[in-house]
Formats: sequence, structure tokens, C-alpha cells
Amino acid sequence: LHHQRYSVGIIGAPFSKGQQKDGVQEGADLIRAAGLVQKLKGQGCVVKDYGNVTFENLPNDESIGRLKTPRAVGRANELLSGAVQKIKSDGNTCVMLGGDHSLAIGSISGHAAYRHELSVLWVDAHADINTPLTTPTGNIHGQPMSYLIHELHSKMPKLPNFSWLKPCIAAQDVVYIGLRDVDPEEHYILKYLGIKTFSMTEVDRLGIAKVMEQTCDHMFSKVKKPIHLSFDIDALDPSVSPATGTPVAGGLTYREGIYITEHICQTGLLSAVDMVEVNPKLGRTADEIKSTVNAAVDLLLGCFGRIREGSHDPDYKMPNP
Ligand code: 5AB
Ligand code: MN
Ligand code: MN
Ligand code: MN
Repeated sequence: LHHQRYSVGIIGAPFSKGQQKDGVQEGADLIRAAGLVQKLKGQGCVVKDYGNVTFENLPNDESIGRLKTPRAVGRANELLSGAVQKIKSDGNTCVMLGGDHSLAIGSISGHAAYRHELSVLWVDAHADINTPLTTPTGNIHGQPMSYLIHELHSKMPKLPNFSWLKPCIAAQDVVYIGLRDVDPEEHYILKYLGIKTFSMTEVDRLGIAKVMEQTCDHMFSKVKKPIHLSFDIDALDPSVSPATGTPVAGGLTYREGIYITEHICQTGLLSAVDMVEVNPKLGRTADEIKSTVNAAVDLLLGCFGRIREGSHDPDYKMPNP
């Protein structure tokens, strides 16, 4: 039984302007209130909570074409990127608690500024790879990947408050798990770039164990790069995590979600995690909120050494009568 002491740095990002539903900005504090820090410490992690990023209110943030609140999203991600770089340079695995998924722009670019070459595992019902010109909704939480991938750079318009951002991820270093609601334009982009995807069809066909084996084969085919896990809680089935902005039927079970995190943990390469799109205001009952938040906490525990068979301290001595 191996025993590793993970150093975890937590940053909260109470931001919701990548989409239009109120409440997702409360996700980070709710995940904390469910005992994340104490539970991580309880399984042997060294944890530092860096608090929440303070976001400014930006007036006159008019839409650009269909794109909603671009200036707020650009500035928020610039701030988050800096916070993530700091947490990485302090020697931690970074945990970013959202907030909506537009925050992956800052989280991944901040991570990449520190570690240069990354693999990105994107666990989501959605591909979040619309460009500002293909988006059907104008919501930037459906677009973060297009801002980050080198191969899409020529398809991206110049936007205010995004001039700090450079694409930092290669299409071949991205793997998706859980897809089941992909826009036609996004499907074109995924195929055109040859991105590795495990939709729910592949999860059904192969089972989650083979999906994870093949995910790691793909990510490690050249060199072993640090892994950025971006986990949208809507990847899980709405029966498990109903309190989220864009739920889609037919998702991952709780057990499949946990298996993903256990497997990624066990690679020893996990370098940053996003946990996003938990929206307590969209739970219809207290139990719906609780189930969603507990799932988010348990997934994060799985990222940092919790295994379901249990574990024990190597120095443990049984009490004698
Ligand atoms: B989420 C949609 N594809 O672009 C769009 O929750 C939905 O971060 C995006 O995965 C869902 O608006 C964004 C229709
Ligand atoms: Mn999603
Ligand atoms: Mn998402
Ligand atoms: Mn969503």
C-alpha cells in the first residue's frame, strides 16, 4: 500500500458571468462548508486554502456579437490565472472551486504558465469548445476550450480583456469523458482536430475501467505530462447532481465519477483540478443540493488518495488487550 502526502492548494472562484443563471458563484463556499478541507486533512493531505479570488464589477460590458459579458470573463480569468500560478509555484496541486466553467480559461492557462506542457482531461456532458463565432447561446462557459487550444487560434476573434491570454494546449493532449450534448459546430471541431473523446456511448460500450485505461494510454503516448482535470459536475447524471445549470439525462453514475478520480490520482501526475458548475440555487430541495455538493466533495477526495477499499497508516499498531 503506497502512502503519499499530497500538498493541496485551494482557490475559490465565485464567478457566474460565463452563463446566465444566478447561484453558481456560491458553489465554492458550499463545497468548503461541506468539509472539504477537514476531509482532505483527514486523509493525510497538507491543505492550504487561498480563499476566494476577488472579482471586480465591470460596467458597460456589452455583448460582442452573440458573446455575453466578454470583458468580465476576460478579466476574471486573468485574475484567476495569476492565483493558480501562485498556488503552483508554492508547490501544490491546485484545486479551483467554481463558479462556472468559463473559469477553466484562467485555471488551465495559469497552470500551463507554470508547467508548460499539460494533458487536459475534460469530464463533462458538454464539449465547451464553441468559438465566439459558433456559440449558439453566447455563454462563454460553453467555449473555454477554444480559447486554450493552439489549433483554434486562427478561428478566434480579438476580444477586450483577453489580450493577456495565449493558447497553451495542443489538441492531441485533450481527452473528453461523459459527452452527451454536443452542438453540431462543436462536433465538427472535435473531428476536425482529431480530439480523443469518450462519449457516454463509449462509457456504455467499454465500461469506465477501459475508458480510463485508454484515456491514460492516449495521454501518456508521448511523454508523461502533468494532468489538468477539469470536472464539470453536470458530467454526472442529474439523479446524482441535479443542482447545476445545464443538466443532461443519461450521465455518469456516482461510481463512474469516483472511478475516474481514483484512476487519475493513481497516475501520480495530477497537477490541478477544477470542480465547476455546482449551483445551489438550482436544487429544488435541500437533498438535491446536498447530493450535488457531496458528489463534488467525494470526487475531490478521490483525486487525493481516497480509495474505496480503505487504507491505513503504515505505522499502525493494533491495540493489545
Ligand atoms: B458547461 C452549449 N453547448 O455552448 C453552449 O455547463 C451548452 O460548462 C454549454 O458544460 C454548457 O451554450 C456549458 C449549448
Ligand atoms: Mn457541462
Ligand atoms: Mn462544462
Ligand atoms: Mn452545465
